[in-house]
Amino acid sequence: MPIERQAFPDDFLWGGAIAANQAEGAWNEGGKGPAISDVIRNGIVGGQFDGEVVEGHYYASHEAIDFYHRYKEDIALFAEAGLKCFRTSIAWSRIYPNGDDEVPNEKGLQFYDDLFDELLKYGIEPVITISHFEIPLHLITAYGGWKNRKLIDFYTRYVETILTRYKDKIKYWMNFNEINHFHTIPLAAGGILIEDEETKLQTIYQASHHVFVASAKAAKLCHDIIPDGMMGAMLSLSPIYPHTCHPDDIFESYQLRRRSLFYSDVMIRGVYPSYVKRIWHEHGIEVEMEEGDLSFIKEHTVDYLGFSYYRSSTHQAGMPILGNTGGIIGKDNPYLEKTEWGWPIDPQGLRYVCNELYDRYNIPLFIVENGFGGKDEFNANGEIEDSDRIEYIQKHLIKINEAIMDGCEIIGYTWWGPIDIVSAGTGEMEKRYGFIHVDKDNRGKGTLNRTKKKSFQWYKQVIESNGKSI
Ligand code: BGP
Repeated sequence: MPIERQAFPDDFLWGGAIAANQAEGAWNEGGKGPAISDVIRNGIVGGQFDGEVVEGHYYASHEAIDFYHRYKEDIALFAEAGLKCFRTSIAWSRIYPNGDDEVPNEKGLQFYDDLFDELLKYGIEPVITISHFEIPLHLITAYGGWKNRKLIDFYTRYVETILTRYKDKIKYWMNFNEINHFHTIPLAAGGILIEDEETKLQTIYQASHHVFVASAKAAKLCHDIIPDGMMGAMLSLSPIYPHTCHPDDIFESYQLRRRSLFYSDVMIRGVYPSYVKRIWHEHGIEVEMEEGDLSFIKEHTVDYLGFSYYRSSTHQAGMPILGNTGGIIGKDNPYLEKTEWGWPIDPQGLRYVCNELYDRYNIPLFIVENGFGGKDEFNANGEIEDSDRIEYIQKHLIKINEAIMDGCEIIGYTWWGPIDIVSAGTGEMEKRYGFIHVDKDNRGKGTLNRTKKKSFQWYKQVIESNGKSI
C-alpha cells in the first residue's frame, strides 16, 4: 500500500542557508579583518588567490549582496516565507580580525547579536557554521593555515568566545563547512597553499588531524557551555556511483567515497578508521600527533551530521579525480539531466545518501544545503517564474520524505541561497539559487533590490503544510 506523504516530523526545521562571505559584504567595516574570501578573484573555490587586495580587481565578497546592512529587510522576507530556521556562518575575521588576536572585536560580536535577535524576533532559529571558507587571511600568510598546529588554539579561542556570547541564542552549531574538501580545495577549506604536489597528501592529512582535535575541542566547549547545545560536522556528500558494474569501478568508487567519509568517521565515531592506515603507509605519510590527542578525539564527538547535497558523481576506475565544489562529477551519467552548470540532477541520490549515512552513523542528519543554481530572467510582467527550481526542490523533498519513511532521522532542510548570493564556484551572481532575487550582475552592477520569485510562494506553502503540499 503506498504511504501518504506525511512523514516530516512536527518540529522539522524548514529553512534557508547562506555563508557570511557570500552574502554580507562590508568586508572591511566594523573592525573586520581580511579573510581568504576577500582576496580571491573569480570564486573562492578555484579562483585566483592574490594574497592581498590588488587595486583594479573585482572581489565578489567585498560587497556581496550587502546582507550586512540589509539583513533586517531580508529576514522580514524569510519570516514571510515562514522559515523555521536560518543557517549562516559567523565570519571569524569579524570576531578576531587577524585570527590570532588576544581580544575579540566587540563590534563584530554586536553585529551577530543584532542579527540573531532579528531572527529570534520572528521565531526563526539560527543555525551557525563556525568556519565557512572564510579563514582570516593572516592565519594563512603568517601560519600557513590548518597545517599549523597553532590554529587549534586560535580556533578554540574563537569558538569559546562565540559559544559563550551566544549561548542563549544558538542551539545548533557546525564546526567546519564541507570539511572533506580539504582534499579538493585545500586553500578555501583549510587555508592551505599547496606549493609542492609531492607532499600534498602529507600536508592535507596533517592539517586534517589538527581539525579533528579542534572539532573535539569545539564539541567539548559546546557541551560545557550550552547544556542542550548540538555540535555538528558538515560535509559535502554527493554519492559516487561506479560507471559500470566492473568490480574495479565499484571498488575505486567506494575508496573515493571513503576519502570523504573519513572526516565524518573520525568526528562521529571518534577513531581513525583502519582504511586510512594503508593510505598513509603507501604514501609515506606520518601524521604528527601529541599525547592525548586520540583519547580527546574519542571522548568529544559531534552530535549530528550536517551535509550538502546538490548532485551525484560517476567514477570509472583509473580516471583522474576532478576537484570542485561538490566533489567530483567524473564520467557522464546518461540517466540524469543536468543544470546549466553541468551538475547532474539526482533526487534519488539524496535518498540513497540519507540511508547510507544513517546506516553508518545512526545519529541525526541535517540537510543543510540543497538547491538549484540557474539563470533567472524577468518575464514581461516583471516576474521570475523559476519553475525549474521549484521542480528541483520538489523532487528532492519527495526523496527526503521517502528517506524519513525509510527510517532515517532527518531533523531539517535548509534551501541553499534562499536569497541570491555570490557563487562560491565562480564568484559570479548569475548562478542563482534564491527564492528571492537580488538585482546585481556578475561585475557588481545593480540596485541590490530584492524581488520575490515564483518559488517564494511555493516554498511558503510547503512549510505551512509541513511538507504535505510538496
Ligand atoms: C557548497 C558551498 C557553498 C555553496 C554551494 C554551491 O560547496 O558550501 O558555499 O556556494 O556549494 O556552490 P556554487 O556557489 O559554486 O554554486
